[in-house]
Amino acid sequence: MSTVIDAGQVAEHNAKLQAQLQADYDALGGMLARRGQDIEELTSLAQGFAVAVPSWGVGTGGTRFARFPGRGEPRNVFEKLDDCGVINQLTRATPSVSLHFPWDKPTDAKELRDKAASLGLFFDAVNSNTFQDQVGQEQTYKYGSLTAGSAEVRAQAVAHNIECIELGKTLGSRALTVWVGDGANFPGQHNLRGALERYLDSMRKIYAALPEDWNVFIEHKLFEPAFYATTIADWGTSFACATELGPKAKCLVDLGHHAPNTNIEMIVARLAQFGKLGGFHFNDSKYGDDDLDSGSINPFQLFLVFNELADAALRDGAAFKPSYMLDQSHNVTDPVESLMNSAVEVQRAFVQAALVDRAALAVYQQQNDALQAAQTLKHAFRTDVSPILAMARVRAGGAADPVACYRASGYRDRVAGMRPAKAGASSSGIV
Ligand code: LRH
Ligand code: MN
Ligand code: MN
Repeated sequence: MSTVIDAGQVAEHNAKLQAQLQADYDALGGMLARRGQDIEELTSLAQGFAVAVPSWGVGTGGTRFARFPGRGEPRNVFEKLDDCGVINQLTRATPSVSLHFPWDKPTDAKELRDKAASLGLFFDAVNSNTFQDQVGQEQTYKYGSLTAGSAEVRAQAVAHNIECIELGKTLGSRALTVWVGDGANFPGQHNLRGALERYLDSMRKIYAALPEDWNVFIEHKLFEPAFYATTIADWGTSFACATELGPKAKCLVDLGHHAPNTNIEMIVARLAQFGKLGGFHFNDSKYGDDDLDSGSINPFQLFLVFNELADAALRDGAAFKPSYMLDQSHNVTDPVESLMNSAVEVQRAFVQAALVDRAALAVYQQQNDALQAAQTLKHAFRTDVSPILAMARVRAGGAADPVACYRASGYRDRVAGMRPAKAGASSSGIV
């Protein structure tokens, strides 16, 4: 496997932090032992954690108002993979990449798969895009795609999704994520029921093209770009459609796609209970679909989501395996740094959830001891598992402190020299 940053630089970085890390690790290990928890078990658990990087996240995103390009932004999907390679090299928590078509459409899919393999990467769910028009496209998605009133538009949108499946097959992907921005801006603009009927009709055709071992993930989103009524606005609609379509159809929860204060962990519990939790787009938000770094606004919510996932894993065993993916947009930070931090924050929530004393929690719940039940969760959430995460990375060949190591490596300067900026360019595809 080729590494993007010189392995010697990573080793040097780790050597400098080794004594400090070992001391912190031993101290935490002692504290956890007194609680009856084995730090070594937690460290191997952390090493088994993985979350996919979104290809579109390695470029600078932008807002609805402007985009300020960053230095050394990847100009094509191969360069995006190099950046993803760095993220995984230093965090050892992101071995897969989620592609978005046609933004990432390769001329030769096999070449792209070989490139990924050379970096030790593979592909998670592929995403279709019928929420914007592409140059040369026959039909416009201005008035919808899979739900459009026009049969020609629907056929084009279905064909694009089937093409995504075909590309994904060559790339070794096993799932298609479908998010449509279809909806209405005005009351009366749509027949609400008719739009959903057309959606299901289109999705049945896409579903029929899925290989045996594939899933299709339905991603709901409350609003934007439609501001009055979005066809797949909530988990209820997503669940109903996934149920209607069949066992390969599951729901995808993007943390930013709900009304403020929605109890997302409860949605997670419901979908897990009924076998329809397909995966996640992790990010954080204050107001809407802000696409901020995971854990940057509400780390407790992220922990509570993983608390439900830990419960589901205990109940359902190996059969419970939702896809973990990040979905963020970076405007003021280096995307590689943000994605590394986010991967670590999601991994942190995963390990913290493993610290929950579930036997004690069950007793408190049975006794209606709400205060102690809540404290049991808080106790796990308050534990700083950073030394476990750092040790997991170092043992797997990653960096004790990924951001510090990345900065010291000079990677951004190096690629800035090789990837000249294009004025107003949108390498992520997000405009
Ligand atoms: C929609 C969304 C969806 C898209 C991505 C670019 O807001 O979350 O997952 O594919 O953003
Ligand atoms: Mn998303
Ligand atoms: Mn989104």
